[in-house]
Amino acid sequence: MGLIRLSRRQFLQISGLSGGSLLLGGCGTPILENVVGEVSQPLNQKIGNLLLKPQKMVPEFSVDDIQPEALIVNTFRDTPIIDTDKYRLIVDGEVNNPLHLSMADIQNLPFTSTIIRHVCVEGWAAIVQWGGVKLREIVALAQPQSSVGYVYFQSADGYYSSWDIASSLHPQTLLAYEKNGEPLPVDNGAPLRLAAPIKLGYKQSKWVTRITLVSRLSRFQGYWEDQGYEWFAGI
Ligand SMILES: Nc1nc2c(c(=O)[nH]1)N[C@H]1C(S)=C(S)[C@@H](COP(=O)(O)O)O[C@H]1N2
Ligand SMILES: [Mo]
Repeated sequence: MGLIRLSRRQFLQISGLSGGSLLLGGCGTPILENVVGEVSQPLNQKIGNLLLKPQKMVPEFSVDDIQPEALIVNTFRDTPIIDTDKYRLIVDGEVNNPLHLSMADIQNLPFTSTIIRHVCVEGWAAIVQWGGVKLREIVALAQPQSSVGYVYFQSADGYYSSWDIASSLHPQTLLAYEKNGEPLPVDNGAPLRLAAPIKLGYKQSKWVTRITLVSRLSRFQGYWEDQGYEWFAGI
């Protein structure tokens, strides 16, 4: 598989990061400096192409369509207790730049908001506004290796799921920390959850604590997936 070498400017372009977004205020973590300082890091061409290629966008709804009461809390266990100040999102696996991000780090990345339909296989749906950071921003910061094809998400309640890399890099796939314009309620996955219009509800992991980029799936593919629910779960 061919590798491409990117200049600092090209990296910023394909990762969708503007120069201005590269300063993480207040946290003193030099992770972003590492990203831009090491210009010779090869970036996976497949992943590079996915980041460059316009993926098909799912039409979004308007603010008037939001159904604040329709989103039913659906959790296989109790809501986990997370101290947001101590919370760190780990991004690891087949990456050149593993990450350890506080919520402040994450909230300093470009903010995106999207109004989409959440669809649960149990027979309900809700139009919700989610606000947060595109997952692709965080994946790009971690500098995935050319081998990466899948992404595992681990949650604080023991839940887990896995996604294909293309869906993970879709521009409407967010790590959300806001719901309907307010801070994300803890029952809906605070401090950080997945939110994307391209996959069913059980792929939208709440309380995400660890994102691991891998080349192959193991026999564990997800809490519901391992009990027979479809793995890709596209909508
Ligand atoms: N960590 C975790 N994430 C999870 C679940 C869960 O039990 N634990 N349930 C999934 C299912 S089946 C659905 S429909 C949505 C529900 O999200 P909500 O509780 O914010 O409505 O969360 C998904 N993510
Ligand atoms: Mo669900």
